[in-house]
Amino acid sequence: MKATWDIFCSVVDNYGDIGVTWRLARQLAAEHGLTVRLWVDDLAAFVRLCPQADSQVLRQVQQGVEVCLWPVDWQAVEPADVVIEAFACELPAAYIAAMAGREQKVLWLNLEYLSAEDWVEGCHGLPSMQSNGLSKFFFFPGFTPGSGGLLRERGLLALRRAFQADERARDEFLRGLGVESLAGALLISLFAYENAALGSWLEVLAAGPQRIQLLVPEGRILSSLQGWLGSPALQVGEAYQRGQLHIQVLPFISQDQYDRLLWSCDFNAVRGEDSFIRAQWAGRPLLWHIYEQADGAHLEKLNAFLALYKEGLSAEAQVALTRLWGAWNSNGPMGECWTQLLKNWPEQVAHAEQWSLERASQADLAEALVQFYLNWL
Ligand code: TRH
Repeated sequence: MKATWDIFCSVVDNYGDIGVTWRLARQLAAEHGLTVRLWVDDLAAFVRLCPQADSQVLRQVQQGVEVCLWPVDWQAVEPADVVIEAFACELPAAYIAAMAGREQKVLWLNLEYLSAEDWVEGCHGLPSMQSNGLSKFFFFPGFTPGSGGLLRERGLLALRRAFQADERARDEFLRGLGVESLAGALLISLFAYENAALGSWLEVLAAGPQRIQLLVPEGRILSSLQGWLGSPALQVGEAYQRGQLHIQVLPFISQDQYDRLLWSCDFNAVRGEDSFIRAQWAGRPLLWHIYEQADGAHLEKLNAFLALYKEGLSAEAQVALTRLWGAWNSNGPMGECWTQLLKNWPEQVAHAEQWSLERASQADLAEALVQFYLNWL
């Protein structure tokens, strides 16, 4: 009989926690035929990513996954064969006790945040003995073969490449979002936290030699955009033009649609963890707004990723990329950095595709988890 899996997700803020766990749950069910329950403590956040779901229903099946509200007052359930606590969320005490008391042993995993730092490989898969005698294993996603890999559905890159080769499919998709492609424009998507560096980027885009079409899904960056435009609260569907820059505010779309948006664009500004990975699978140059942590820990993560990503780029292209990402993440001026990046544009484009193909040659995270379980049995 196929194993049962429970994934626990506590939504701290934003959409990354639920974004990663929902994607993982779907993939385990669809590609590995597993029985998966996803416990989430904020159904409203889940519904943003899966709009056909119902935020009022305690248990519902969506895309082969049983999505359950993780209630404040936990009701006893039989634990699954494999239990994943995402991002060190704390499992209900009664559930842990039931795991310890279960006749058939349970594999308990903590799925960690993504990092490209060196120490990840050394810590990936290590157990930690708990006071009740259970072991908890630490599972680290990552970019190198010694880590747990990245979430990537089977056939994702083939699907993406076919879509990108089909201009009509792209135009139709964009039209569905209310976007008419502008001839000759560089298409950019923008998903980021509030960012004081935005203004200097928009200035250079507006004054640049090329037409730019900027698509901005609803989210935290809108307040910065609003400030630059000097407009009242921005609404979905609104469009603005400043010089060469055409801006349109999009609705927040489903995860699958968001993938297609990334595939459609020539350049993607993304944030956090999940959209950051998806932009890499899009095979197009990207700009990462990393989730800020206390004591600047996020900057080390940023640099660790850049060190890996930059391999194979010319010295000039490396500098341009590092400066641009640095400015974006520390409120620096973006204008000069953007102009520099454009000078190496063909190289940046080819490199992004190469990077995505190389990463896709490694085992994906869901596959690695299933293998880890089989090895543990
Ligand atoms: O929302 P985020 O900022 O999440 C963050 C990070 O995960 C961070 O590491 C974590 O500590 C913090 O949350 C609590 O960014 P992220 O990870 O990209 O998640 C956004 C999700 O939203 C992702 O799954 C893509 C999805 N999305 C859509 O489905 N539709 C959309 O229109 C957009 C813009 C995003």
